[in-house]
Amino acid sequence: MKPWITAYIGLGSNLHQPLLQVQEAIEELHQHRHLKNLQVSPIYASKPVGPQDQPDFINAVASFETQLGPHDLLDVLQSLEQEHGRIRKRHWGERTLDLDLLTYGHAEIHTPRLTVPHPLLFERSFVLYPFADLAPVFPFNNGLTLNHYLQKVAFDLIPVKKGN
Ligand code: A4P
Ligand code: MG
Repeated sequence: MKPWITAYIGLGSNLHQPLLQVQEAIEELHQHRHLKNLQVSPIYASKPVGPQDQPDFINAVASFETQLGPHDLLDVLQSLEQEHGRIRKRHWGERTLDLDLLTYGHAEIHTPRLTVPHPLLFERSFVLYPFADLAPVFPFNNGLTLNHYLQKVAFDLIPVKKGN
């Protein structure tokens, strides 16, 4: 029997009714047969990081348990992105749905397809704050917790919906 691993993912959208995109993605994760015990942070609106001439984003973080390996889990996330149209115009630009694997248990992964923990997790308010809503004392392998990183990044988000 494979172990159940807890994974955290970041959800983001700023095209084609972003709130609906994120809410639908949450429902799809909830229904997915390889994922269980889904927890979802509050949903936030945020100003774009990167090019400013694009719509504001909707962001949230979700956690769940899975027996899938990290690359199989990435396949699941990427196929959900594809089902949402997967429009991506440019680096750090607008998209219908972005699902980033933030952490996978306490694994450190460096392969051509996957870097975990997600390298930008530690510097982006729209990831750190919803992650901390779910797991404020999440311990990283370097001994630091999420709260440590939060102190370095200002809260610049607008709460849109409560989590579950
Ligand atoms: N990949 C490697 N590691 C991972 C991981 N941990 N999780 C690879 C997911 N994918 C990972 O992904 C490109 C490749 O990264 C994948 O094929 C996978 O094999 P992508 O989603 O196509 O591109 P990206 O790197 O996510 O795009 P990009 O353009 O770098 O965007 P970011 O960094 O995701 O930023 N501002 C606000 N306020 N809120 C946002 O959500 N998002 C972006 C997009 C910019 N500004 C934003 C937001
Ligand atoms: Mg991505």
